[in-house]
Amino acid sequence: MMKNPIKSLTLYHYPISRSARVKWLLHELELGGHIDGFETVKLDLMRGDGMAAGFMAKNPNHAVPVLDITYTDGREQTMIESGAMLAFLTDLYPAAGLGPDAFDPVAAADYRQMLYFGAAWMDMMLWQIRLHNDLLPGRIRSEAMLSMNKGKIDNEIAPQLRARLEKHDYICGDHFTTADIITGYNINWAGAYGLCRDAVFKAYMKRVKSREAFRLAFADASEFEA
Ligand SMILES: N[C@@H](CCC(=O)N[C@@H](CS)C(=O)NCC(=O)O)C(=O)O
Repeated sequence: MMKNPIKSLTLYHYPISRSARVKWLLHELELGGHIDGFETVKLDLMRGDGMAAGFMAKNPNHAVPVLDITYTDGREQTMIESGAMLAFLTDLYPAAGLGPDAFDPVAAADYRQMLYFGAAWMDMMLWQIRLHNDLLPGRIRSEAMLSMNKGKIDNEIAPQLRARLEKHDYICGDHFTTADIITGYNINWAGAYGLCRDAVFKAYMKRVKSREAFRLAFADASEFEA
């Protein structure tokens, strides 16, 4: 087994934001004994912590998650994309069993496809909904953008996810993978807008929410300010 190359991990986080995806995986790895723990720095995004010069030097996009990594050989790295953090950490700790079956190329391709589907494609629609429902100043909010993106999730995304979950307990088959972290996070987010709420999604969310790592990742949910 490869020696753990990571000395320490610091996650910059805001409750229930996309950084909770990474916090969820870090808790999975910690509970499984694959990492010794990690540090969490809560950024108060609503008070402008994301725009502070020190943080902007780490992430010019002024967004969380940011993951500071110190390697055992002394190198340091800062990551700024939640999907990449999930993919990287899952690959780094194969013994945690959160990736696909390494011997099956079909499973490996499917798992990666679902990671990107969640982190790029479905996320893009959810983000448009968040912008046009909550964040943009009223004069540039668009009802058309809101309903188009809600419609795409309802009519295009949800049926694809539902078809998978009707066949298997998890998004890529019969065992929980990191693709379920992205998907579970996104379905939860969609649920806040009345989407992805039928019995199939409810049963799936019950399964993923029963994980201790999920509970720990969202334990600070009440600190979120809309
Ligand atoms: N593609 C990035 C998006 C990160 C992102 O937009 N984070 C939001 C919270 S969910 C944020 O920190 N926004 C603050 C801002 O844009 O100023 C990722 O998935 O890591």
